[in-house]
Amino acid sequence: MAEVSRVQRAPDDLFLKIVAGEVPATIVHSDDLVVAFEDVNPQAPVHVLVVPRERYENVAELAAASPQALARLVEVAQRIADERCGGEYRLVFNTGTAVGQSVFHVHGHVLGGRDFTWPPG
Ligand code: IU
Repeated sequence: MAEVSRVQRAPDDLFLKIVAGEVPATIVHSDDLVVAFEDVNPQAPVHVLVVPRERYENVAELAAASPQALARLVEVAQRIADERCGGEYRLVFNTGTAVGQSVFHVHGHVLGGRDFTWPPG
C-alpha cells in the first residue's frame, strides 16, 4: 500500500542518515544532542525539523529516555523561531499514522511565518 511504503520505520531511518551526513539536507543547526534541517516539503515560510541525534519513535519515548535532548530540541525550536518569525510559531510532534506521522524518528516541526487556523486539519 502506498501509505505503508511512505512510512519510514527502523532500520530505514532517513533522519538518522541525515544526522550522519549520509543523506543531504539543508542543516540549520547541529549540536551534541539535536540536528535541525529544512523540511523538503515546507508547509509554511518557516518549516524546520528538529530531531535528536539518537532515534526514538515519538516524543514520549524521547522524554522518557532523554529529557535533556527534548529540552534542547525545544530550545533550538524557540531560537529558530526567534530568528525567523518573531518567536511566534507552532511546534508540532505528530505521533502515529492516523495524525500524519510518516517518519518514525521523533521530529519537532517548527512552523511559522504565516497565519494558522485552529483547530488544525
Ligand atoms: P511527519 O510528521 O512524520 O509526517 O513529518 C515528516 C516530515 O519529514 C514531512 O514534513 C516531510 O516533508 C519531511 N521529510 C523531509 O524533510 N525530508 C525527507 O527526505 C522526508 C521527509 I522522506
